[in-house]
Amino acid sequence: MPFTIETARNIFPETLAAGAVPATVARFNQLSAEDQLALIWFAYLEMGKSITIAAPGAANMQFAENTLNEIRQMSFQEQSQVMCDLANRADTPICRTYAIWSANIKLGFWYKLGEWMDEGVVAPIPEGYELSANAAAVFQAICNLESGQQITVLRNAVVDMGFDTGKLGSYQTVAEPVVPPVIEAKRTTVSIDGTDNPTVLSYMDNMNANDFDSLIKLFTDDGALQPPFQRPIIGRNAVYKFFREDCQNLKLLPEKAVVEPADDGYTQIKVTGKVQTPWFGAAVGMNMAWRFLLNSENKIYFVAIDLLASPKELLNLAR
Ligand code: ECH
Ligand code: GLY
Ligand code: GLY
Repeated sequence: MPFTIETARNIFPETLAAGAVPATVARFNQLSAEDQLALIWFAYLEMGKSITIAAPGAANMQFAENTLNEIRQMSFQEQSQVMCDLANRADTPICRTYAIWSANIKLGFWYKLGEWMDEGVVAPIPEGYELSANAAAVFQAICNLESGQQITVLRNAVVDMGFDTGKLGSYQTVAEPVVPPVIEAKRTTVSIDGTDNPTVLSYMDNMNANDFDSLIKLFTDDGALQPPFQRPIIGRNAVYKFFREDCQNLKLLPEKAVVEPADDGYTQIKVTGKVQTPWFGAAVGMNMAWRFLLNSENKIYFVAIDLLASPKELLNLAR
């Protein structure tokens, strides 16, 4: 039976993803807007004690600048309202603008608001604010996660805010400009214990070099990529768009792999290792798996990227 994207999603079913992340985000989404904002503020302060976040680049901030300046001019009460609207996913002009930004622009926007809250330019979380019992429990749950899972919860919470794009009709996303690929002389190459499959190695090396034109050529026309906790992105065009908008300056550090033949001349390869985001660099190593399904021409028909439940999962290469 030939593979479909749906059946491909089940390769290496023993892979244990960090279910605590979507579970925590779901609990977070049940909280009031005030609690959500205060909770993230407290979580952000807590995390800041051990890891520093990189300031967003200017290129990243230019698209949020008008909205940020608009907010800066507002009274504290209006500013609090805007932040609650975002958490409530309300239908306002700012929530609509926010909705179409790429994840990194949304994160950069909140980074700036956080700085301004610190400086007293934007309404702070009221002094002595007490989280509700539920919010305190979610906060505790976040504190107990490993750092890679913590930053994923924060990122997903931020990405979910703003007006629901599903209600927007057709729209164009706003993303930071694409950086040129790393020049040949400065490229790095990975080696993986357990495979020298050229497609898998090129996938890692091209991603690390921001060479999305070469990267996309490794996929079949109808190929798909499934990011952590998301539905697959299907088709070369959609995957290419995702690379250019959401995958710049990542650092993939694959370590181990297992290779095995699958039906119809396909090959399935599971790779485990670490991934770093430009926001935190080497300070946060996320424990990841890549589950590749390659066709008989060694093209990627499907790859799932999973955030693993624990470092122990890095060693789980069961078929
Ligand atoms: C303040 C209080 C009010 C409310 C808010 C506030 C601000 C919060 C801020 C939060 C910032 C959070 C950040 C989080 C960044 C997380 C980044 C992550 C990246 C993960 C990337 C991965 C990549 C995996 C992939 C691989 C592939 O092979 C294919 C592509 C892809 C405090 C004001 C809100 C400022 C900056 C988790 C795993 C490996 C799938 C992409
Ligand atoms: N500072 C990381 C980024 O702009 O993506
Ligand atoms: N910042 C890359 C991603 O998580 O999509």
